[in-house]
Amino acid sequence: MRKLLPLAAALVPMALLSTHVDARSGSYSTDHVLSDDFLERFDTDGDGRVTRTEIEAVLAEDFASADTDADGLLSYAEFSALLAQYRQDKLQAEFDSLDTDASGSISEQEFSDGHPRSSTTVTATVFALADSDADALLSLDELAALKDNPDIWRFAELDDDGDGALSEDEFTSSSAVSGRRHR
Ligand SMILES: [Ca+2]
Ligand SMILES: [Ca+2]
Ligand SMILES: [Ca+2]
Ligand SMILES: [Ca+2]
Repeated sequence: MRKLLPLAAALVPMALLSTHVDARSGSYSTDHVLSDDFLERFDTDGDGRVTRTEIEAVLAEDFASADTDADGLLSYAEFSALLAQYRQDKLQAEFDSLDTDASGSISEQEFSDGHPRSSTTVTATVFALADSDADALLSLDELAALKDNPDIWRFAELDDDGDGALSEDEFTSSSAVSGRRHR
């Protein structure tokens, strides 16, 4: 059962960055800000703390729902379908957090507001490249494609003047090859 905790953390990597496990109590400490995603998923009694018991209970439910042939075991196919579902849920949660007016699409303003550490020049370039049907909105599918293509962010960060193309200066003054500037 002990290996459930690392599994839970791996499934919610954002949470891993902002939490640590208190070895004595076995609960996630509230000294650090717990991500909303993590709390929503595991804090089933809503007290702001996530205990080992809560994590095990949630994962046990996931196990049962993933075990579609109910043989008490997860085959690779069942496991991989579960992980695909986790990724889909995570993408949907990210989409919903960007879509602040819940319109079902992400405007350029919402996209920019959702990336406060990036300049509006960078977010505008990323938005334009990710908006593959050029309707000035990002759909869930367009956001999914952006997540699969980190080169878009790398390109946008090199394009200092935001004209949608890299000059030789923009290219050579960077480390495009090593991707040092990529976050
Ligand atoms: Ca099974
Ligand atoms: Ca919206
Ligand atoms: Ca679009
Ligand atoms: Ca440029």
